[in-house]
Amino acid sequence: MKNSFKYSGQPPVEFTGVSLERPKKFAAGIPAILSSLKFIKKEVGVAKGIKLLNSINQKGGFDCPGCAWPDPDDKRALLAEYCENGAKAISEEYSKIKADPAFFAKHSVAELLEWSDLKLGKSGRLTHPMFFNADLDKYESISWDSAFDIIADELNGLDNPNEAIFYTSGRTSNEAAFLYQLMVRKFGTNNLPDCSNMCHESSGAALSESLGIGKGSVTLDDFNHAELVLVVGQNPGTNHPRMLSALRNTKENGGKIICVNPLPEAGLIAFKDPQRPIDWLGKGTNLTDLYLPVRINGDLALFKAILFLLNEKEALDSGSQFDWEFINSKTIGVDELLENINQQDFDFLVKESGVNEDLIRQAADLIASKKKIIICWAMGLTQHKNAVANIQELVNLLLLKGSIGKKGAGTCPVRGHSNVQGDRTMGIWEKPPPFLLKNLKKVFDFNPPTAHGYDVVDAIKAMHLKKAKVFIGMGGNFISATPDTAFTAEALKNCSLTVHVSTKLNRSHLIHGKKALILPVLGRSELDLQKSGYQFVTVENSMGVVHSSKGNMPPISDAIISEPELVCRLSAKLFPMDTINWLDFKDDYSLIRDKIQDVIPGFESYNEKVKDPAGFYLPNNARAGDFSVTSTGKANFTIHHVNPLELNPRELLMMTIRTHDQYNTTIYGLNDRYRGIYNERRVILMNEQDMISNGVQNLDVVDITSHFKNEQRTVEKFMVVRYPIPQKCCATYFPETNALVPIGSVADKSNTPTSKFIVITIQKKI
Ligand SMILES: Nc1nc2c(c(=O)[nH]1)N[C@H]1C(S)=C(S)[C@@H](COP(=O)(O)OP(=O)(O)OC[C@H]3O[C@@H](n4cnc5c(=O)[nH]c(N)nc54)[C@H](O)[C@@H]3O)O[C@H]1N2
Ligand SMILES: Nc1nc2c(c(=O)[nH]1)N[C@H]1C(S)=C(S)[C@@H](COP(=O)(O)OP(=O)(O)OC[C@H]3O[C@@H](n4cnc5c(=O)[nH]c(N)nc54)[C@H](O)[C@@H]3O)O[C@H]1N2
Ligand SMILES: [Mo]
Repeated sequence: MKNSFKYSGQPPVEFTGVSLERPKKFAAGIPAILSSLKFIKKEVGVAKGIKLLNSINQKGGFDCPGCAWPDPDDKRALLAEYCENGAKAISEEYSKIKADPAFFAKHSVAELLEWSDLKLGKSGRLTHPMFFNADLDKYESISWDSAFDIIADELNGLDNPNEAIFYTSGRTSNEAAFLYQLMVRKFGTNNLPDCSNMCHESSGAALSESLGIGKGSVTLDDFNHAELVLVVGQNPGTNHPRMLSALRNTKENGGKIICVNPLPEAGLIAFKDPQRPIDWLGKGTNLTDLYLPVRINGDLALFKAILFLLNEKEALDSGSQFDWEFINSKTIGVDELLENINQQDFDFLVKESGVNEDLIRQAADLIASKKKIIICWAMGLTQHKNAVANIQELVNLLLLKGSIGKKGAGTCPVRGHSNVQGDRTMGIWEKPPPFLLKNLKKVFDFNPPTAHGYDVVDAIKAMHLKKAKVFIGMGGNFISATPDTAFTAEALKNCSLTVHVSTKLNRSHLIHGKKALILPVLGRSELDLQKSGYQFVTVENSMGVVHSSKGNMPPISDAIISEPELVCRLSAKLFPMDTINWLDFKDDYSLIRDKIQDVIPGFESYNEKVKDPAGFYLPNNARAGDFSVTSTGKANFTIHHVNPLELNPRELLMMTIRTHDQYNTTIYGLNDRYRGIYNERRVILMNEQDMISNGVQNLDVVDITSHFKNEQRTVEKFMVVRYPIPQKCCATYFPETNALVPIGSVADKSNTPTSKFIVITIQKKI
């Protein structure tokens, strides 16, 4: 029995009853408002719902746990600063339903494994620490102290600290993240993989090398001044809806927008601002001026083709395209880059991009005259083998245009989790920068380990080889978020102990080690009362603004504790004779911020500065136009090669994407409203020609097999849906098809799984 599909960590194979409509032509508007209200009413109730929404993203309120898009520095929306999917995120978090000890007494792990991700999540909030009882195959309630004893004993029993893995998902606050990395390094390892390893790691690697900082350079206000914004490999209508207001502002100020995406995503076409009643009945603002339907991973070829055309224009009229003053004073490597561009075979680039030549010429014409350009991107660029190259090619374009370090211009990697950027700033990183170790040593008087730790992929491999034996997850849903689900399930089951610090039940709790704990914590929306009074935490958004976040709702259970408290109490058990007074930190979070100030640059007068509810900007060398911190002391142009795509006739390229009704592995509902796909997640979106050549019709059922080197992986039963997607490309939803992403298929330099580039074939079910 233990070999059946469910122990492989995959969601059950069951259809829910699809219905299809045409993809939508605008995002938000009244349907978005109605959808938010429906979720709030069902999950939270109306009165509490209103209280929640009034505080979300307001100054002095709490930070939306949805995405990392920044809040306006000054004027916030009158109604409330949230979006449909923020409302869903908060309804899901502050659910009135509870997964309490009685729930776990009723359902064994074997039974829960049969449940869909939707049903698991809808079991409600976790209310008590739970410990797995192998005899009963059930989780049972346990005291916090006993839970911490179990973890401390297991960790202390390891031969080597590097046998433990400490994962973080990006919702953890700065305070909790700082204490967590301190605990882990004090324990003696840098094994701090995080969701970033699967997300924007490629952006960090690319930008650090090119510009000397792994973060984006723009502020929200830059969108008001940009002449051109490119949105590449990103679906803001669903994943960062409040970004649409910024794009609308660009348009209203006369700027243009180019979108590069295999799919014509609704949010990129037009936008009706749910916060501007005047928009509700009209047609909304048309956003995209030029849409380039790139083939999956055709971006590098596309941008090289654009550079080729710009360079041709520049050769005819020097200075008409490129900003030589900027290039000569701030950059290095332009001659090599332009020589490389000159040598390109333009027709080859056009073919590899999948975009027709006329559109590429239109794009180059639109870019030609612009000097203030912002480029935004997300997972469509970062989850490819050549992801770092993709991003660096965009930086090449910005540098040629002098479009970094000035108003209305710059890099904008749009982050995912609401504090993923802050967690990295706090030291959640398997490759700690030397200054961090030096400062930790100085402030806390110990020798932190210097050897790099495991990232996500290496952590999975280490657990698989039984080189790592304890897995602790600070948030997240490791089994469903990671690649190669069956392989990862084996890895987790090899562990002697798995621990998940969570708010909601998820599949990772069910694919567990020999011993297993679920530890429930407060969410963003809840009041956090400690000895010195109500506490707030701080977070950093996608544009480097650090600000406070304070919940306003009573905790859903008396037995749950905050993440900072959890780390302090565990550390007090783990290091009983320690010189660090861990328990003081939990009583008063301002003491944690004092230490952050001493260790992390840019946090001077931290406690003082966060009193401003709008927060404060961290220093950003790229924004300031200072590239002296790179290896060459200048901004670096980089050269990348376009490899031709080689597919066998039956093979297709598959990307795994999010629906409108999910937050990563949390499934809110079964609809993908903007794409017109309702009540079904097991679908594969295919081009009409590919359907003909594969002999399948709409709603036919197929199995999907991925091919990597000589390995094959198969998932069963997906329904074909005809969709406007370039030929040879197809799309499925994450996490249903994570089992197809090979553990060995990762991006160069960032080691990010290639979740948007999977070579597959389909087999029709008879
Ligand atoms: N509601 C909601 N909000 C979220 C999340 C969520 O799940 N739900 N997740 C959060 C997180 S952690 C993250 S990282 C972000 C993710 O935000 P996105 O990156 O927008 O999320 P994905 O659904 O992965 O979409 C990737 C987009 O890239 C396109 N794409 C795929 N492959 C390629 C390619 O090769 N080239 C180009 N040019 N485009 C490509 C897809 O068609 C899709 O539009 O959103 C954050 N916000
Ligand atoms: N195939 C494929 N795989 C992908 C991606 C993809 O595009 N395609 N995207 C990748 C990306 S971009 C990311 S960021 C990762 C996401 O990976 P993760 O961050 O690991 O996954 P989430 O689904 O965001 O985690 C959800 C769980 O977090 C817990 N949680 C929620 N809020 C809190 C909180 O405040 N505190 C604590 N302690 N727990 C909380 C809940 O229990 C919930 O079940 O997935 C990656 N995986
Ligand atoms: Mo992400």
